[in-house]
Amino acid sequence: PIKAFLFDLDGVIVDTATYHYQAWKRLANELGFDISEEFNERLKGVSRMESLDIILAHGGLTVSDEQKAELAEQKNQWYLDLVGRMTSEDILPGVATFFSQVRKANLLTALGSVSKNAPLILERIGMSQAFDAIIDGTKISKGKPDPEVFLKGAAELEVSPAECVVFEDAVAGVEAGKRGGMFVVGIGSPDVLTQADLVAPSLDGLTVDEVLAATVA
Ligand code: G16
Ligand code: MG
Repeated sequence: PIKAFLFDLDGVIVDTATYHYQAWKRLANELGFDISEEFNERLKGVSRMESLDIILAHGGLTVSDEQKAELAEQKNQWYLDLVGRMTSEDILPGVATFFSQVRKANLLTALGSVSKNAPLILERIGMSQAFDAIIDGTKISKGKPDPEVFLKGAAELEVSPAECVVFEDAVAGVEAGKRGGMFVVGIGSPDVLTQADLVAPSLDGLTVDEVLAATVA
């Protein structure tokens, strides 16, 4: 039986992807090229340094490790300027209702984010106490699609992967959940999240019963 729900942060609980995109775009522009919204899909769920590698390759640039560290730091400063203005108003529609159903169903919850800024974001939106376990970018060595972030979440909750459902909006995140041996609910479009076991456009309108029914179907 399912005992725990593991949630991605960016794109499931809040839309920080737009802030990551704005900050990366600004960096790319300063380096003399541009990135599109479509290109940004590839960066979702991918760690900060790996994202930078993908962007530099896209712009055809090779830089030293020192420069890379500086560029990543610059992007993060711009990102933090945007995140610093977040409030509970930025929690995506349906999250509060869904979480109250999760609590009523006595399910455990964990956050599975590769963002090093996840604790700060949770604090900004008033959700620091909403999870039984928080796995963020400081606790893992491999970003999604590696399953490490979700496996650590399950381990901290003391449940097995087969007892977990992952909620993910990113292609890399859905793959991470599947590689971890978990049931994955894709949040977004079925055309994009082809590996997901179930897909919903958002948590808004989705019910815990519907998810649990799908895991036994
Ligand atoms: C998020 C985003 C990624 C970002 C990564 C690292 O992951 O989806 O785009 O690159 O975190 O973030 P930071 O630079 O804040 O450490 P997730 O797992 O929450 O989707
Ligand atoms: Mg995400």
